Amino acid sequence: MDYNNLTLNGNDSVIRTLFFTDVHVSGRNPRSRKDNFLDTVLDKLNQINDISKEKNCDFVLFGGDLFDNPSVSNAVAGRTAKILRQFNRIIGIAGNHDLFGNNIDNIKSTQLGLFEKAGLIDLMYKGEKLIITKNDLTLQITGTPSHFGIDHDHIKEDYVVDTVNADKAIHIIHGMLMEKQLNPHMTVVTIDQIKETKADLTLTGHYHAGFDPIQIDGKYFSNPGSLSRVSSDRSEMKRKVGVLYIEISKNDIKLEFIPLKQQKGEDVLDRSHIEGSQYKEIQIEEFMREIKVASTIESMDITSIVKKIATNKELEKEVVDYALTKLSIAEESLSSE
Ligand SMILES: [Mn+2]
Repeated sequence: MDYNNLTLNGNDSVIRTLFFTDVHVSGRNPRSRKDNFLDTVLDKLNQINDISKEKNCDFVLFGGDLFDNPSVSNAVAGRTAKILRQFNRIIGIAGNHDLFGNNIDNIKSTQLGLFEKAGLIDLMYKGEKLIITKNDLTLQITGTPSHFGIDHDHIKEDYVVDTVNADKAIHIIHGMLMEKQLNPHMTVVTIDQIKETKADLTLTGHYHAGFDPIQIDGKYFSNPGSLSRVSSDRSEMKRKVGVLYIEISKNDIKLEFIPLKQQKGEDVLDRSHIEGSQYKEIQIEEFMREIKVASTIESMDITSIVKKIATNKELEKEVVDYALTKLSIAEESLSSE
């Protein structure tokens, strides 16, 4: 960030902004998508620019993962740049997908780093503090971009704001902040762990499904969810993609989720690879069950088990012969040891 003070024009003391996150711009179509993903995702950015103008936003906030990878092609970055330069001002942070090896120190060699240098987006780094003034209102903004070790080490340092030099404070972070632990294999930071923060509003992305704003002791925590649906899980098929509209005054923060225009899940997301692999699993399970049944009622002679299953399944002779050949080779090598 090359400035730490910003004075806004306007005749009231209300700051209006939007927050969006996890865009994942990519020239490559995700396996799950049936449409032209790049066109769809760039359209979302255009819609956000339109809403920001309709709502008279002073600037727009961004939560990280603009790109799906740090080195998207210049053709893809160029199309993205053409849209971003139409925004009044974007203040945001880098996400893990924007970085090589989640190393924030190498931001300069990424496309997002280039966008920062070109003035398309103002990036915030750990320790920086921006004070925005609009007439009688002051707003403090801090941000923690993704980095190696986030959500594991120094959680308070990354998430908790301890000094506020303004009427209201917003903190943006690209981390796995959730209301509660979903499953033991996933590293998350729960709101409970950071609720002493002095930020009036903590904005996060990273977890693509998002969650409805949560209010604890008068402080808000929000993740409006990813702008693009890159997986075709059942919940993603139905999820409403959108942005968070934020209105800040001296005594109040108002939040409103604004859904974007989007196509029906069934029209853009392809579930066949999921359903295909589920089908395969069912088949394997069935085969295993039959082996178990066969092995309890017949002898332990594996050749006869294969033959027995083969007659039940009406498998082609070639397949059965192949299996039997493989078995005899395996038996040979076992007995020779
Ligand atoms: Mn992401």
